[in-house]
Amino acid sequence: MAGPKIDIYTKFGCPYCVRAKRLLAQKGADFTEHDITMGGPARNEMRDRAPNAMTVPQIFIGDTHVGGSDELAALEAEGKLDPLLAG
Ligand SMILES: N[C@@H](CCC(=O)N[C@@H](CS)C(=O)NCC(=O)O)C(=O)O
Repeated sequence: MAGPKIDIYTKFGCPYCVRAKRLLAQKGADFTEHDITMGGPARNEMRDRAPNAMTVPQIFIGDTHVGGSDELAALEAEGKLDPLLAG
């Protein structure tokens, strides 16, 4: 499915990350996962994009910072995820 670029920042063993990825996969959305378990440039990138984020996952759909798994699920519950994924 063509659509906006989706980035998800995750850590190993994070159930919220699994949940968020599962929902995106169910939607048929292609996403790029950035594993920041060991830190590195991707963690700095996430901090630049979401300076106040204290948890993973952090999800970006195009220019929209969705937040975490709960926020992603809330968008779906409100019927707002599909339009966002459509770009
Ligand atoms: N409400 C958040 C909860 C996310 C959460 O608690 N993530 C855990 C890992 S599964 C976390 O980041 N804990 C702090 C840490 O690992 O630094 C969401 O839905 O994404």
